[in-house]
Amino acid sequence: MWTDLGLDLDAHDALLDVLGSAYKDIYLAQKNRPEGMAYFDFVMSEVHGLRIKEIMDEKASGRKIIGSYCVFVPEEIALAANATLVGLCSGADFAMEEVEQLLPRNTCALIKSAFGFKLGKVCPYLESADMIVGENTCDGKKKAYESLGHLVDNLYVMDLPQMKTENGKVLLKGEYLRFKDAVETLTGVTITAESLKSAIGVVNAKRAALHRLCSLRKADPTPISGLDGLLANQVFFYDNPARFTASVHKICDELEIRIQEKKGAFPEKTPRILVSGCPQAVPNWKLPMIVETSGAVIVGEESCVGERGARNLTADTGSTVDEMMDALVDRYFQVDCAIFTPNDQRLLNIQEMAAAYKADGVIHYGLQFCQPYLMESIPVEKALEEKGIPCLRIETDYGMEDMGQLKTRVEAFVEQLR
Ligand code: BJ8
Repeated sequence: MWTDLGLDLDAHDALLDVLGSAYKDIYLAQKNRPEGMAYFDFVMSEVHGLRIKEIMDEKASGRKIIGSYCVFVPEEIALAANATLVGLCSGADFAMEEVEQLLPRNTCALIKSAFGFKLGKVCPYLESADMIVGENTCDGKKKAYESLGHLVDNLYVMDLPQMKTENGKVLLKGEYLRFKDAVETLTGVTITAESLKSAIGVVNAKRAALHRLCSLRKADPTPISGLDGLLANQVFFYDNPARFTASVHKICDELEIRIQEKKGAFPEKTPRILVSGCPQAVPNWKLPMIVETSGAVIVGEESCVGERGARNLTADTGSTVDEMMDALVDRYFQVDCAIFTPNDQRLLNIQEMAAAYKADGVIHYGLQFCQPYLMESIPVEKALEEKGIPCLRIETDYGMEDMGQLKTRVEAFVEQLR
């Protein structure tokens, strides 16, 4: 299967070795994990195994696979045209020497990672995709897709507005209609009101399951660790939607019992942290690992791999394709990515999340060279100061060189919250 996908077998084996031991050291070493995490452990163990086999079987039966790097790419449109949408790997450094021949060194780790997985030929999701969607969000991604277009022959670039104005909404609707046409051409399937309604239902159910899980993390003691909470948010982008939804509800049933029994991942009154900022894609577990080995617990993620990406549901009241396309535009237009200007709603959402999750402090996670989030971390800190909530702004990458320094800063911050 790997050879058919054109993967570099040695490099892929090496990647799986590193991933496997990182998962063991970081995830399986945790204490007091809910039993339902076995599902996520299994998904992760098979993320480059059975899940790819399923995807290849889908392809063999004529279903198309669409890869995406951003939560602005509507899964509903892919599903309505009988295609599968998967998130593409961008959470680890790979083939950096080759990457830096194509991208400036001072490009954020997430973009470099996307290139590294392509150049290193180690991502089966990317290689199995019939269409790869890039989106014009930050300048880094926008320009990087020009180069990515020379590495793959199936890149589709989606333009996105930068302002939340009526014109912005018109642009987004136009781009979603253009994407719908492209997906229909790819699949040969015409999206109908019925198929779109059903797809909206599937994705709403998946997001609603995550909402239930997130909401249970408001308890003290929180019934699940931040590492495990993040993992659920990460798996959201990979697994079959119906299976994901059912499995998340199953673990929620267990978490509700744990809450009644006051059984937590960490003891009651452990300092509670909300993480806000850049997305943490698989297998980027660096910050939660540091926080949760420094005497605190992460209770929420204000991130696209987290609440920012999953917060809103799509209204399912429309009865025509056009009405439902409008509903999708309304839903996605609320995503408060830092590429928007102004972006005051994000500040309000962070304040609200900090209150709802009873966070003692917020850590703003910024990737080095990410202008949108690093710039916005300053108003975020001010907005939190107004509410009397301490904020630690960190700037890092996917390397492990700064682990010691970050740990010292996080420990001092946690001490301040006690
Ligand atoms: S909607 S957050 S998933 S764009 S970290 S590449 S912003 S320089 S990832 Fe994102 Fe969509 Fe926005 Fe969400 Fe650029 Fe920053 Fe790198 Fe980033």
